Amino acid sequence: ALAEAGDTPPEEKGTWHAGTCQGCTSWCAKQVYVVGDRAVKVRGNPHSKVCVGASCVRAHMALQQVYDPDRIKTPMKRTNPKKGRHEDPGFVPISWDEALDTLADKIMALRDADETHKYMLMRGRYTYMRDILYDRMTKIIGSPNNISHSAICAEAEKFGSYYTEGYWSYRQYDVKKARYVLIWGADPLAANRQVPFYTSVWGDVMERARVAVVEPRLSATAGKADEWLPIVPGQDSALALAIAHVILTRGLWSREFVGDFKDGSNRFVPGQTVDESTFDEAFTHGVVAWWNLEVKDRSPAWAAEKTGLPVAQILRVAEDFGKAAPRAISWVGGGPSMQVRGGYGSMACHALNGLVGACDNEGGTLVSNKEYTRKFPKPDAFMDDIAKKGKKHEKIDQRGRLTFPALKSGKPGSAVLTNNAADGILNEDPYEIKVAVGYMNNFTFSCTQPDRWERALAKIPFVAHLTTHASEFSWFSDLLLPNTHHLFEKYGYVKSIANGYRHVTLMQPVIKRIGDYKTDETEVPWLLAEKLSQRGFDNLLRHYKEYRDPETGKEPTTADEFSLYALKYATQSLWDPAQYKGGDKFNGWKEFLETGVWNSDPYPYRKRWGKMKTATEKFEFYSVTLKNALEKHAKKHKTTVDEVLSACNYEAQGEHAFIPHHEDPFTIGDADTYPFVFVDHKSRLNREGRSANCTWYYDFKDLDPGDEPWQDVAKINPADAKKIGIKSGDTIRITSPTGTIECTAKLWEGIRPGTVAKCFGQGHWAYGRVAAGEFGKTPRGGNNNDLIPAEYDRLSGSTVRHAGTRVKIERI
Ligand code: MGD
Ligand code: MGD
Ligand code: SF4
Ligand code: MO
Repeated sequence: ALAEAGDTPPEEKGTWHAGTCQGCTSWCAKQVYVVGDRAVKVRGNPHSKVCVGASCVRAHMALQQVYDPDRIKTPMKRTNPKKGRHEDPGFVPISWDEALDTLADKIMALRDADETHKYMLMRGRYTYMRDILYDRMTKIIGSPNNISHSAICAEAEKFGSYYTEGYWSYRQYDVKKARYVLIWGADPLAANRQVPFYTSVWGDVMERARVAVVEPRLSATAGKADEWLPIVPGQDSALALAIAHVILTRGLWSREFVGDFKDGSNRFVPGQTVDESTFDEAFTHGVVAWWNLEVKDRSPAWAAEKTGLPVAQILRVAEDFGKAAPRAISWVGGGPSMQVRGGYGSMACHALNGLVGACDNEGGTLVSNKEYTRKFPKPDAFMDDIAKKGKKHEKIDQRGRLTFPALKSGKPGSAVLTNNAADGILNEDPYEIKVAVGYMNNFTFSCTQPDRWERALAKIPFVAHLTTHASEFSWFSDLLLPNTHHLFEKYGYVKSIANGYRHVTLMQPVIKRIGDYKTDETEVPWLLAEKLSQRGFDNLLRHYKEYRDPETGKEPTTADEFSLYALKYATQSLWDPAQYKGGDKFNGWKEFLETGVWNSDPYPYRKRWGKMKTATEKFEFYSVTLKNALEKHAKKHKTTVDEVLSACNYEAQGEHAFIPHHEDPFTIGDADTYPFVFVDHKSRLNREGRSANCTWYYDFKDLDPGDEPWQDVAKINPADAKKIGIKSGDTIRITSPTGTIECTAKLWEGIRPGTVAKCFGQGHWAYGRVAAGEFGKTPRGGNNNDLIPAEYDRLSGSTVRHAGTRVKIERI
């Protein structure tokens, strides 16, 4: 109905302005129709080659967010010193001056006591202005503790592409030229990334390519696919290896990318080892080693046992996928990755792109195009002795310890362990946190076992939350700082990829701020820097003054000037013709701001073949890159790689540690007490964790297959429901080893027997009047995270949300 309203409202008196949506990680270029001071409609920005002018459904809900009557309109301070779920914080309005004076005093007290490491900054969703607040401010104050949300998001997914092809980021998929699209635990018509682009071309994709979806649940994409493979949760690697087995035994691999036997005859015979010297490898490394160590024994019959899928379907999908080489995409989402052993799952699924030569190739999986934004000035010269000393302390998330290798981009201890920071705080290990700032995050809701975060925040003497809405995180805060909404009220920029392009898209203020809002990543740090300067610590302000306007050379003197100059500074090479480096060309800042988006040059296929950022510069089926990283970590702890892996809950020993291999899922809860495996998924209407106070969320909830308007349902297979005597509409209690929620039962055939699926997003008790049953008291629906134990894929640091939890269901 929303789309049918048309692009131009009937009384056409307004104007369209460019902006950017951050409802999810797609980061789409948008346009906002503004009448008077008010935004009334949102549509895709036609100038973006990444979004191709398209939009998704949840973009429209940004309007309900920005004008939400439950937004925080002025700074507030807590008056109830006791913190707890059942303690009303007693927030009262204060001025920005008082709010920032308080925060500045708390920071100065840490500096005076030489304990700046006890300051902590937590980040949820962000723009690329982030470094101002997240990096520069934390460093110049003198703390190692800038903790991002990345590990509760999708790091394990990046692990797979990094330890095969040396790329630590999300891929783009050349679907318009593909002949087969095999999707693992991602639902691109509803979630994952670049939903507007993929949904707008999907009809054509379906005509040209076969689409297969591996998911325990009939997702929106699976519902339209040629094949749905309702896999046993956590067995993705078994299926991926069986597909590899078929591709190799039937001779379907890419000769161009992988190479061939010297005499051209295929020696990949099930169960038999192959002499490495008989194979001439081209742009990959270790295909024969991988076969010998793992793939030779991974037959479709073996995989059928593990995955619960028919042998015939496994064979068919494997052969069709292989025959489509190299235009065959293996699309790896959170499903197979965000699991206890998901690092290897994500490697196994991604390795298929190497076998068929889809990697960096037409109709395959692509990396990011080049873009030319600039980093902000370096902080080093502004870090005094206190800051340098403070920054040397171990981080509060304990990354790098024996059981937390967190191997981002090949470096042990370099990935964030978002969710473990709660335990670090609670146990004062390595030390206590005294002052914390969180922005655009809600870890007391979005992290698994969120009760740990409730206790952790209650323990910190001073917490400030920069947020648009009161939330479960705000509830435990001492200070609330009302923020601008990203799509309508602030300056910023983000980058994203799809359709063979990368875009850089701008945020800008296009409406009048109804409340006394300030921008988290720019205005707030500037104003705080002024306060610190008044207290005799002017390093941060002097640093920020370096962000000069590239057009006039002027240094910023106010928060407004600072946010604009910083944006112009970062993007200068995109809009300044004198600095032109590539992609779209503009005549200057004004034209760029009006257009709102810069597009890169088209994708240069096969440029990375032989030049990948791995140890061998090839696509690694035997990951020398992972071997180096693991050995480094083991050496640091004076132990062996085998010891590291068993301490981290992996099964692999010896050479298996370095290859994509199968491991059975690691799941909490015994099958007798907890008969169902819990399947968590996103809603087509989730704007990450931020939709729950929008009425449209509930009105249109049946956009998600199996879901019901104004309800929070657990989807149970009718065969299972019959066994436990449950029918649709029953109020049920779901219990896992770590928590309990209440919701409504829905019998639905689109869910694999033995599993129960529930959409993430409801269960808020402090996110506004619509989101809660009763604000501050009872939730509406149930938060999945109350069920999911705080477990990790320790190699990537990721928090687990898939295949890790068993539950029982009772009618109440
Ligand atoms: P959100 O939950 O989206 O972010 O989790 P978080 O990073 O914690 O909460 C953002 C908070 O920022 C809101 O609660 C509100 O307080 C505030 N806010 C809202 N809009 C704005 C704004 O425009 N500006 C500012 N400054 N503040 C704002 C996200 C994380 O959740 C992610 S990325 C993923 S992928 C995970 N998804 C997920 C899941 O699928 N299932 C389960 N069970 N848990 C999940 N948690 C993860
Ligand atoms: P997940 O949310 O982890 O990741 O998006 P995705 O990569 O899609 O979802 C995974 C899917 O895995 C679900 O469909 C679930 O049914 C399935 N699944 C569960 N267990 C298994 C299993 O064992 N095997 C397999 N194969 N599948 C399984 C992540 C991305 O989405 C991120 S990080 C963000 S921040 C954005 N958030 C977001 C949003 O909030 N709403 C919408 N609509 N889109 C979003 N896009 C982005
Ligand atoms: Fe793009 Fe996500 Fe916003 Fe939809 S919600 S417009 S996919 S950023
Ligand atoms: Mo995410």
